[in-house]
Amino acid sequence: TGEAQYLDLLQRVWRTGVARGDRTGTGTRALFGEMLKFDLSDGTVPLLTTKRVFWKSAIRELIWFLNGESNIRPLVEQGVHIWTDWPLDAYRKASGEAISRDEFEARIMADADFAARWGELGPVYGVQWRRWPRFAANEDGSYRADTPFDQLAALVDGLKRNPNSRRHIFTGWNVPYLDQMALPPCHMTYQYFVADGRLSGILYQRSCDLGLGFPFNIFEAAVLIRMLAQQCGLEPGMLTWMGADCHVYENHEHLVTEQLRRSTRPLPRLDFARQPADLFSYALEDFVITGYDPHPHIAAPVAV
Ligand code: DHF
Ligand code: TMP
Repeated sequence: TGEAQYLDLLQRVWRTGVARGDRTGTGTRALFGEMLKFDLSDGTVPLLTTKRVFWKSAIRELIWFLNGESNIRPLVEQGVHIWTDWPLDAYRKASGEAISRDEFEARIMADADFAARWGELGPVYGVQWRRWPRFAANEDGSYRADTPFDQLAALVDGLKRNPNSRRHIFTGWNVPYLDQMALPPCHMTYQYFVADGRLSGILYQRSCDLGLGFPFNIFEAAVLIRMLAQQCGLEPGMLTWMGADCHVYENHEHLVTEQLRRSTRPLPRLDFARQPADLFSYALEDFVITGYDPHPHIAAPVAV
């Protein structure tokens, strides 16, 4: 099954990966250039069963991307903490304050000005997906700002109008803006393929934290295929995941050891409670996950 491939990759990276220093100073073991495939055609989704994954947080993150958002405030208001550590780190460095994560999140929620100044991640996923900056040429050869480009709206339109196209792509990798982002996109490029009434997708991930990031990334990529399929009147096909720098952090040994001891259980299925009017009108309640019976959560530190 799909999950067994992931466990195999986790094991290979841990046992045979090359030891590499990294930006965070934590240390990793890594393999470069890996591929995993998940069949979505039976209605299941790759939500790992060998540890509990907080799938509601993952769907809230996906909706946040689709809303074009780049500030952590709406996530924090929904109890989603996965993006807090990067703004928190920036704030601690700039202010010299020894503020706790809980206190920081409380200020983000209580004070809109503070959130605007310190909760912003820069022109990350949501901004590039929905509002890729665009410029128009003036007669004299200079440029003026034009209305930004909505890659996701164009994708849905393209899938409906011209399913055979080989250009159903969107990306967060907007090169001149990378240094303004809290983190350059990891799940950076998505491509889709329509055949026999089924929608398949590839996710290209440049950098993958197999312990913490992957479980969210693969689930969200699958859910996005299901949403796009629903919007375009298609059935789901295959999800192919291509990972470039696939790593396990050295301080995740307990997670690897424990997770590899566990046996996989059947993957849960996803159904939709209704058909929202467009890709940007989904709410958490529209996603019905059934048959999710995972092993317990395994906590692991995130490298900032
Ligand atoms: N940095 C690193 N080093 N790894 C990441 O996976 C990562 N992911 C980012 C941003 N920067 C990153 C955004 N996505 C968690 C999951 C996804 C995520 C960030 C963090 C995480 O900590 N998950 C834990 C706790 C989840 C929770 O408390 O809700 C988990 O066990 O899944
Ligand atoms: P990097 O920018 O130096 O590659 O660091 C980003 C780290 O975050 C790296 O460990 C990969 C991980 N990551 C994921 O695995 N998935 C994600 O969705 C995000 C945002 C980050």
